[in-house]
Amino acid sequence: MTSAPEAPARQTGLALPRKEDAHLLTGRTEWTDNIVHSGTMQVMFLRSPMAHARITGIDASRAAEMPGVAAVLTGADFAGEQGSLPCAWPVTDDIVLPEHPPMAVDEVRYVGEAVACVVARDAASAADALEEIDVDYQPLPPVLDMERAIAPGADLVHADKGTNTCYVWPLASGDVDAAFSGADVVVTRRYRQQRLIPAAMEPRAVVCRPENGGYTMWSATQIPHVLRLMLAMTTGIPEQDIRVVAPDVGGGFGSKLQVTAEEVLLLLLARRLGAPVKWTETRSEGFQTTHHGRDQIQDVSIAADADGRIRGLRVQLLADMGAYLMLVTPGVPILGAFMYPAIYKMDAYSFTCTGVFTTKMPTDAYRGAGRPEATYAIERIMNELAAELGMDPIELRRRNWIGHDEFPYTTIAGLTYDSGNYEAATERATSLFGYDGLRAEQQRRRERGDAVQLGIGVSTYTEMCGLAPSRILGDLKYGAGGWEHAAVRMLPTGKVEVVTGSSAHGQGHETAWSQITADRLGVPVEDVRVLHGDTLVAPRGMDTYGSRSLVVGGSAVAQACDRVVDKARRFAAHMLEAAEDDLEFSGGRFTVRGTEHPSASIQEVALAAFAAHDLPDGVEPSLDSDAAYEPSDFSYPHGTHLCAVEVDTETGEVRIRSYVAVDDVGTVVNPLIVDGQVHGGLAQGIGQALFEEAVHDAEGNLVTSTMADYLLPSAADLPDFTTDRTVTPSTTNPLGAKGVGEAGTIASTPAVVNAIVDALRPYGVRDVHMPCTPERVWRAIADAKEGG
Ligand code: MCN
Repeated sequence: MTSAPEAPARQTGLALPRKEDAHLLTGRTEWTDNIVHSGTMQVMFLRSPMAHARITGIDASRAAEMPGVAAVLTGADFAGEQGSLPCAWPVTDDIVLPEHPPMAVDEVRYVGEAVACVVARDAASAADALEEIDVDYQPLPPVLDMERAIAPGADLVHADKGTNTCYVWPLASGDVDAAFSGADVVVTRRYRQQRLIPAAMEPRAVVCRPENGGYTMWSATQIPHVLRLMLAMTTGIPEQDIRVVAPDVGGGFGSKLQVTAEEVLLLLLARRLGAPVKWTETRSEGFQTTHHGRDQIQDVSIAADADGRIRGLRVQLLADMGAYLMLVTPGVPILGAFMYPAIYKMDAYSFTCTGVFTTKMPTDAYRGAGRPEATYAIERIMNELAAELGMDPIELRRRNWIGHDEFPYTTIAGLTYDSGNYEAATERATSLFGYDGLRAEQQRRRERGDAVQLGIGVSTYTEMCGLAPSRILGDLKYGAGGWEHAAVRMLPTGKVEVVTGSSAHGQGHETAWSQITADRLGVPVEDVRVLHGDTLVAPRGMDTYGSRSLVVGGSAVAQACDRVVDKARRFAAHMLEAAEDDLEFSGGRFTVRGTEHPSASIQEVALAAFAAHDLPDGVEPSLDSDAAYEPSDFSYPHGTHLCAVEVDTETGEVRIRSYVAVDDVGTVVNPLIVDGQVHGGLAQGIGQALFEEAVHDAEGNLVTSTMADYLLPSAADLPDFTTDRTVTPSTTNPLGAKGVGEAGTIASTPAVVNAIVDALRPYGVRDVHMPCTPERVWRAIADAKEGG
């Protein structure tokens, strides 16, 4: 026991470089595809070339006899064991839930659906054998257009269900009819959220090996815990016999928040063959068969008084489910339902979502999941309303947003926002952006009639994230809970192991969780090791999605640390022969308040707790604890994003000239990580605004199935982002933090399109459908000229 040294510096708020980057960025990582076990067999899938067809026969006899082939299996071979892929979010009691066999048995419903698989000693043998499988298809009509799909007499995706309507989900608050009939101005628009293809750096990959009487699956997944449970429920293999490992995962963006056909089938193949099996998708295979995002048609009307005060909002949504319901497919648009009123006060709101089956790859969560769509619609129509009223779009927002002194505030959609300061974020953003100067330049360009016009786009977003608590998720019929688990163990040497149920796949949790732990325990940040992503090592967890990990998982770490300190206090009181109440804990050291008495460091306590030679009464050896934490409500980050674009009115080319993002994510644990999250999010949101679109032909083939056809933004397409923050701590979790993982994506798409439409407003353009390609922009100008 020594006298107290200086306390270590507070780590929360420091821009520490990410601990995990040393191995992630230098090729020393273990991706699933790098995992090699002796005797591993390669699996490849034969996939449907038809969007909709009956399978009338499969002849796999030639393929089965090819050299190196261990097995060729069809859906019929898996009958009785493959179950139905799970949907964990049946949003209504009467939702239509079709069977979803991992491998098609008698009918295919999208191009790319698996109809057979080959297991071979190597990939080349498997690929050769795939060519030798003959499948007879009897074509059925593809169902590709949502509006036609729900019209009377439409061809059906699931004939046995008698309808293509999956569900109808309404939300209403206040008297919408009165709000609209009493309003001075009504603006109505139709927005299209084009279908997007998630394109994480690492494609999906699965290895499954029988071991220790059970099975270990390595999968590039966001959700090892949920996957383990769902694999057990789908296949009947006991949960305790399944271990799931998510090794380093090269991004997911929601696309790996899934229980996929391939994961189920590889487990069944490992059982059947008694050998390790492996599958890695090709990029084109991934584009076709990793779930897609967005794909909604939004009919939106907003009603306001002449002074800009919003009276009411009406939203009618068609949401393309694709051919089947995957893990959270039906819930995605429902997450958006609550976000249309955004940061604005209004008298009435009504929302209806119709989920529609089509013969396309199912949609599901993609960064922001429902919230980018809602934010796009409200932020776009706010700009149209401002134009209608002849008002500056920021002024219109100011007249309607919730004041900083009005929190907690219950919105018309029924959410209670805990905190926020929209004025402060907007003031900061406009000043960094040079809003007035840019407006003046815009005016000059307009007056000169320049070919290249300047557009200014604003988006003042909020979003609900940090998905928790369980009670609210249960009310929304979401199948899983909203808690997260953490265990904190002080080792005898005074170093710390943190076990977390969060499952990072690029978000930097090892660093942020170390910072939280260092502050709570007063230990050096480099003394903390974070363990995650393996159901054997971290047996309890709810995984990573919905920007929940910091506010739920990070708070669980904080709570477990606090419990470790509580336990340490009992040891320290015993060691220092003082009363617990007289002890102060600061900078990793227990001192006796107001005395020169010797102190004890938490590391000394950890060693004493391990040795256990002299335990205090009723205290067990070792210094560790755990926590299953859930916050009292969602978290509501917000911010103001401003985008300036130059639009060449002769070619339709759009160049982003500057972009300012001022986000309020509450208390920031690591500003470097937060900036990185915002940058990545902006790239994805800008990708939707300008470049990306999954296109199907009239037969239902995905024509954008390579990166040459499906344009992803590159660094050269993006400006230098200016990022800054305001800090309004959350009151729903002990860290005061709000999520950031999806914020950039949610905010940026409308900021960019608002800027483009703003540039072209003098030409009569009122909208450009996304992605705003040069051709679309050029046509919008041409059409407006013709119309005008
Ligand atoms: N953070 C912080 N201070 C805050 C908020 C967050 O320091 N106030 C830090 C956190 O400690 C964490 C990171 O920022 O290291 C993101 O935290 P959070 O907002 O809690 O999001 P999650 O960790 O739950 O990550 C999920 C989120 C989602 S939903 C998508 S989609 C997404 C995203 O993260 N996918 C990603 N960011 C991604 N980043 C990478 N590299 N790859 C993906 O697939």
